[in-house]
Amino acid sequence: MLQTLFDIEPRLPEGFTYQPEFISKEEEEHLLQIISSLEMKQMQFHQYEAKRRVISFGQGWSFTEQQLKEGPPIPSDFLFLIKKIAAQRSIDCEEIAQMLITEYPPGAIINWHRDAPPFASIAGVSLKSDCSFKLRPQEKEQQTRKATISLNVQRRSLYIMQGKAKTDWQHSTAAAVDQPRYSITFRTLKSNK
Ligand SMILES: O=C(O)CCC(=O)C(=O)O
Repeated sequence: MLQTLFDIEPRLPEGFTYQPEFISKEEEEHLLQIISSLEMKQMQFHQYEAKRRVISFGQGWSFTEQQLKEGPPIPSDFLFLIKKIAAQRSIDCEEIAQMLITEYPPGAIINWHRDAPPFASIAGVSLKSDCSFKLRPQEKEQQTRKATISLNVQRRSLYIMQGKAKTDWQHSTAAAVDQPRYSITFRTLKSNK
């Protein structure tokens, strides 16, 4: 039987876009080197410590205080990536209010959640490992197995989540198999849109 694109590509929610090979292998290597010099901390979620490590720059979201907290400025080493994302999205670099780097050791996941309310969009670049990125409707009654979308988010790719994909859908990631995965996520604020 003839296979169409719809048989291969999952139908993505409105506001979610995915671009494989957004950065080159050299850029990935360079970013991993910069990240290795940063002091990442175990992710604290209320009283519980998650398996992943993080470091945040700019307007970070405090889960305990449920508000934005100004962190250190985004290091200039990442400017080339910010420029690339801003150009791809046709926005100004200054609109990127936060950069969050997450390290997922093998076995670590991020559970089902929606992104923090003050942010308008998230752009995510993946490094070192692919991951199975999942999306399901926010509405409990619609959270059927059939409605859950699994997308293989490859290393060096870019995804963007905004609009309905951010407000009406939850997302999670499955554990990377044998290597750590790093995600660098860039967020814009609602008030800037
Ligand atoms: O690892 C990823 O790409 C997902 C990041 C994420 O969901 C988050 O930072 O809230």
